[in-house]
Amino acid sequence: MTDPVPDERSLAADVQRIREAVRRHSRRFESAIPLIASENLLSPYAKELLVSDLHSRYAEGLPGERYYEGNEDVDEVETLCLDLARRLFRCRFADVRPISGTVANLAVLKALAEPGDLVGTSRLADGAHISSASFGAFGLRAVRPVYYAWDPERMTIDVARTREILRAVRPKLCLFGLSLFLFPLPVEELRPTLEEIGAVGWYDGAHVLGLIAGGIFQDPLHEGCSVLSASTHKTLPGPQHGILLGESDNPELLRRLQQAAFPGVTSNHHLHTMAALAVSLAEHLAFGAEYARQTVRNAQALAQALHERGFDVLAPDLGFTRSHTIAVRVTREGGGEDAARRLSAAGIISNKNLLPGDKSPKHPQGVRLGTPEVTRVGMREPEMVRIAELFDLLLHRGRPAEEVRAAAAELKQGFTGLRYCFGAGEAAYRYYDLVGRDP
Ligand code: DSN
Repeated sequence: MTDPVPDERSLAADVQRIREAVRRHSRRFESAIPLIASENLLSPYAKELLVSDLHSRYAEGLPGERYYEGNEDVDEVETLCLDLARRLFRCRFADVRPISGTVANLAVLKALAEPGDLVGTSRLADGAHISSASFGAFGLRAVRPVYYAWDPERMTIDVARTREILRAVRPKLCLFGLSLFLFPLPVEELRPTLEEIGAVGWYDGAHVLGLIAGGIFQDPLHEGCSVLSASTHKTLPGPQHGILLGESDNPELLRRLQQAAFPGVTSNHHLHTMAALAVSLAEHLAFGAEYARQTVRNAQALAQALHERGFDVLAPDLGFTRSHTIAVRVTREGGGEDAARRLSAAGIISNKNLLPGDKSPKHPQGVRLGTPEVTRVGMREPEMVRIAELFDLLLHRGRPAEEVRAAAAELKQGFTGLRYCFGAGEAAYRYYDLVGRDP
C-alpha cells in the first residue's frame, strides 16, 4: 500500500477532527442540563435504525406502489409506521414522508392554499414558528398572513377579537401552533367561526405532539382541525423527521395532502428516520402517557421553583404552563441573549426567546426552558428544584460559571440513561456512548 498523498493526509486529519468535535459535543451534552424545549433523545432501538441500510435506499411512493425495486421490507416498516401513527393520534389519515416539520408545513400549504390566499396564524412575537413568516414557508408559498389577536396575560389567542378578525377577513386556512407553546390554543372555541367562514383548521403540533398523543394537552384533530403537521423529535421523542395527520370526511383534502407530501415536497423520503419514527410511535403508545404527564409536571415544578427564587416566570396566575415549556423574562438578569450565554457557560443549555411586548427582535428579553430531555433521562420534581437553585446561584448570586458547571455535571451524573422506551434497562446502554467508537 502506498502512502497517502499530502492532500489525502490532511483530509484524513479533517475527518478525525470532525469525529473528535462530535465526540466532544456528546460529552458536553452528557454532563449538561439540556433545557431546549424542542430537543429530545432517541431510544436505543430507534437510534440503531438511523445507521441501518435503509439510510442508503430509495422508496418513492407509498407501500405497494413504489418507483424502485427492493422495497418489500421498507413497505412492511412504512405500513406499520402509518398504522401506529393513526392509532396513536386516533385519526384516519397519516403520511410519514415529510422529512421535517417545516417540510410538513410546506406540504399543507401546497395542498390547501394557493399563492395569494389569506392564511390565519399567530405572530412570531407571540410565539409562532418561522414557517408563518414571509421569510419562511408562508413566503415560499406566497400566502398572505392574517394575524390572530393575542392575549399576553393568558399567553394564548384572544378568542373574541380573533373571531372579529376572521369574520372580517375570511382566510381560507387557519393555522394554530406555536414554538413558545405554554397553553392549549382555543381551536374548539373558534371552530364555529371557521365553519361559518368555510376555513380549514390546521394545527402545527410539533412542540406538543407527545403531549397530544399522551392525552394531556388538547386533541386538535377532534376539536376542529382537519390536519395536523409536526416534526417528530420534541415532546414526541422520535427522530428528526416530519409527519402529517388528518381527520376529515373530505377524501379530496386527504388526497391533496398525500400528493403534496410526494411528489410535492419530497422525492425520496428518509427511510432510516421513518423506521426510527415507527419505533418511537410504538414506544409512545406504550409509555407516552406517563412520559407526557411527568414532562408537564417537571415544567410546572421548574417554573414554581424559579418563581420562588425571584425569577419572572410568565403566567404565574395560570400555573405557568400546561406544556413542557416555560418562559422566563430575564430583563433583570441581563436580557435573553446574555442570560442564555451565561447559562450555557455553566452547563445549562437553553435559548433566548422573544416574548410578547419585546421591543426588538434582536434583543429578546426571554429565555425559553423545556423539560422533554431532562424528563427522558429520568429527572423528576426534586431535580427541577435543584436546577432552579443552579439558576439562582449563577444569575442572582454571582457564583462563577465553573462552579455551577461542576454542580450541573454532578446532578447529571445519575441521569445518563433513558426512560420511557424499550431496551432502556439494558445494562450496557448509555445514550451518549453510542458516538465516537472506531468503526
Ligand atoms: N423553532 C424551533 C424551536 O422551537 O426550537 C423548532 O423548529
